Amino acid sequence: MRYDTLIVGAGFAGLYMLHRLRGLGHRARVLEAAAGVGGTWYHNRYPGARCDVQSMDYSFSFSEELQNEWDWSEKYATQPEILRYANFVADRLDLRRDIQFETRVESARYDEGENLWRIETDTGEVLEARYYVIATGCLSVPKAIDIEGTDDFQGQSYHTADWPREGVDFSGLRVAVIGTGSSAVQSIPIIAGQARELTVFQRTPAYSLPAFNRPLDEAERAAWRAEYPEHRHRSRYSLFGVPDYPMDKGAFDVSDEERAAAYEAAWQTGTLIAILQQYNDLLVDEKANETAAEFVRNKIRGIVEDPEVAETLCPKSFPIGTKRACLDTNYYQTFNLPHVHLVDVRKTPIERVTARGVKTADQEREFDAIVYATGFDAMTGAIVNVDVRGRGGRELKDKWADGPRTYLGLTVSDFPNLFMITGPGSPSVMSNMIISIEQHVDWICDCLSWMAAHGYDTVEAGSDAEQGWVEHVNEVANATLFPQANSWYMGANVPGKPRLFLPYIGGVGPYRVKCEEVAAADYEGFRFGQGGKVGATRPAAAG
Ligand code: N01
Repeated sequence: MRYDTLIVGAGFAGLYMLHRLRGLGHRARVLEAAAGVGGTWYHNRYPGARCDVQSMDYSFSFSEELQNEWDWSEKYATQPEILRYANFVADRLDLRRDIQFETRVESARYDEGENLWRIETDTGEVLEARYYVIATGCLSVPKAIDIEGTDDFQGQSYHTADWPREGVDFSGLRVAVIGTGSSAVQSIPIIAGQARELTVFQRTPAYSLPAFNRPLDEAERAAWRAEYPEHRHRSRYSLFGVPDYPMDKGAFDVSDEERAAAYEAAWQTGTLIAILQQYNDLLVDEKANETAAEFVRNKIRGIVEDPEVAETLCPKSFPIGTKRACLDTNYYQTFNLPHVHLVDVRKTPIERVTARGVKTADQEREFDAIVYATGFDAMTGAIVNVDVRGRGGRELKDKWADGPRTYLGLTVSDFPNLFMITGPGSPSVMSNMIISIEQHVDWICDCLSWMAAHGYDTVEAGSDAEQGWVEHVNEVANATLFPQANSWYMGANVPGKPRLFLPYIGGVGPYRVKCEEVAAADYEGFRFGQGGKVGATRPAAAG
């Protein structure tokens, strides 16, 4: 079958892309491996899964109807509610008739002669399209579990990112959770509420902030809606995709008392960014950062009753904010329960999983169930898991062997007519994803319209523009504290993955302005043409 555009993934990015392409008159189709829409929210069904961006922000802004017809029930929506929202969007926009479920894309090859992408699926189909849009999400491929013996375990094993649809009841069981990132931090309090014994294996403690989640009532939703036009505009030109706090001072421009009061007020907001946006030097100056980090550590010490457990839960090996902070409900409080235990695997490393449980350097503990909350092969995993080949049969995996190379996180030189939504080199995971998805989809559609108006059917990033963007992404990241952490932002959580900052930390607003400028300058840095041949590169956009 031949299409104008094939989109991989039916998460929020794929849904909006399909909707917009229909508006352009494209014959478009979405291929989705899962049996339903929702992407990350389809798979991550672990207990306690919620968004860490407020639900009124984490929702599409492009349609008044969608904004007005959907009522979020809580400040932070649960995974089931977000999945219902994704289904509501798919139904409301009548998207399902162009989505093919239970179809995994295995390879995507650009045919230079025909100027089209040929896509092969695990169902044996071959589909062709002029444009290939990757909408597979940033956190969709669980990283391989790098612990020996996982297959030997005779009890039940689960991964937070591949949770059984029917749910799991841990009542009466001895449960192990391995990992203490966001997925673990959210699920641990709920699992503790069911399990007979819960043991948490922690390698690196996270900074977790309280969500202070609560129901939303009609008055509050109405107040948000009244503010939406202004609020959405501020979000689009903000640093993280939600309105910024004013950051006109450094941490040491104020007295200790004033700073403590500011952090306390930020803590009480129950949001991820409030603390990090109190001062303009928190993500670039170690000493400034340490003031916020120590504030959070003191909160942990105040909540956790056993001083030794509290100290083990205090993160000290990386600046606050350089790994994604977590947002929780009763995480630290859970460690006050008598049946909840914490194992510091830095002190007693996990040697292996055995038939009966988990063996650390000092002892073997027996479990009925093990939950792996061990994270993802983020940003690039889902893209290079597909055998993507561009001009001359060049493999994307090879091209990215030393780290992803993109122009604006949207396109790749030598891979004509390929677009990525929230790809590496764009703000993506450093932002409210919905805002970034909308910006990318709109930019791609504007580019396609511009091409149609100019008689082009081929677009490709120029290699100079790409090189300039890669350097700019690294330069901006290297001016911050982010490279200090062994985070998934840095690819450092996956053994063998190149260590470099994957998203763009220059800010959602500045990035958006850059994309707007590139478009206004007739798509500076891109090459256009017909039938697969492209002309000279327009001058590369400066960073
Ligand atoms: O994964 P993670 P996640 N032995 O990589 C540990 C988004 N998200 O699924 O840090 C022992 O953060 C690992 O330890 P270390 C959000 O962006 C959002 O929790 O490598 N431990 C770490 O503690 C988030 O950042 C939401 O030393 C091992 C943990 O496993 C991202 O997804 C909710 C290990 C992995 O933490 C990823 O979160 C959930 C080993 N061999 C997720 N291997 C919300 O919206 C790994 N670990 C709220």
